Amino acid sequence: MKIAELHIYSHELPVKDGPYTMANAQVWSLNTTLVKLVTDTGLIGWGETCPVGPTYAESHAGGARAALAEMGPGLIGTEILPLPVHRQMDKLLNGHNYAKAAIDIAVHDALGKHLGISVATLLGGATTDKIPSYYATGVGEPVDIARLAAEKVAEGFPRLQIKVGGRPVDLDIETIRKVWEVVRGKGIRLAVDGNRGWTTRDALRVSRECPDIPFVMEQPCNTIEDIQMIRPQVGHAIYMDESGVNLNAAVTAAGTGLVDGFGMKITRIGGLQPMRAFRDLCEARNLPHTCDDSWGGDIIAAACTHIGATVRSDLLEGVWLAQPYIEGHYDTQKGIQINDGHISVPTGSGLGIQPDESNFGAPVESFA
Ligand code: 0XW
Ligand code: MG
Repeated sequence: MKIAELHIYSHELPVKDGPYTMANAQVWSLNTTLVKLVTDTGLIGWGETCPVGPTYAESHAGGARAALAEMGPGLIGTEILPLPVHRQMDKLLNGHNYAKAAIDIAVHDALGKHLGISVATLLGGATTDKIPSYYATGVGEPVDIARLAAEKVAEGFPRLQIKVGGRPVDLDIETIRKVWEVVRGKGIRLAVDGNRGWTTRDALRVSRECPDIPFVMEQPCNTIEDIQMIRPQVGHAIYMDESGVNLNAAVTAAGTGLVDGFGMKITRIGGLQPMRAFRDLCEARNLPHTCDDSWGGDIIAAACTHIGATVRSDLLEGVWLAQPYIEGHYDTQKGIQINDGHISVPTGSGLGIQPDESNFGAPVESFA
């Protein structure tokens, strides 16, 4: 079974009650890129990639489409299996994992449909039909974030991620303390995500002033070198997110004991094929991690849910979805949603969803 056609779509996802604020980004609407892959046997596979604005990571919506246009013609005729497709993509373009991920997801969807099995089965097998999610607050006033945290715990989220950074660190410390007052004793796991926004000085201060609060510190500073510097001095566990730019970076971070876990995104690492290798690497090292993406609709949400369902349950920190911040679904029947802080794994073959392509308008680019 070979790739016969590729169609690329651009679609706007406004942020419900926006903006969404992080240390290095404030976003009101996200521009997502969809890939429709048509096989020479007439099957369809869907992929998606949606950077959360141009400053969160080294990716942006226009970049995804430019990279897909660069690779598109050279992918027609490629065998629809993850490894041949990745090797062909690497022959056509160096890097640009976040664009390659959209093709990779579409390949897994089409292959799953062809074999009559789910993407989770393709990835080694789901061990559950319901997985935990987590809620990520934006950066905000301490009292507002504490109120939101209490609400989300009441809704059933087993984990919270509190956004910090990009402002005086005193406000971050106050936010962490106020959140802890409302979640303490409730069995909630807590991550404090600096999104690269703290200096090493800020990170050290937070850890010293909050020794009693058992949060994990996610991507506190901008670089791997910053993390190396604070690592011996902080009392809190450190997770890597943005600095885990590919499988190689993750192997090194895990292998050298630089971090205690990861926030991982399917598109950053290049798709489900490298993500399954990352999952296995983390299992070999007993490192907890998330299975997220930066933003996006039902397609990326389904991909995150399928891989999340294959992670050893004690190592799965949760699957974050943009769904609570987005109106509507691509698939009104089987769209992926969070209920009581958890996500049901889609049934059916491939990704288990059927996007209504009338949502996306005409393709911005097509290859055949
Ligand atoms: C909470 N997320 C998974 C979604 C936003 O894009 C940011 C991200 C993170 O952890 O950095
Ligand atoms: Mg993060």
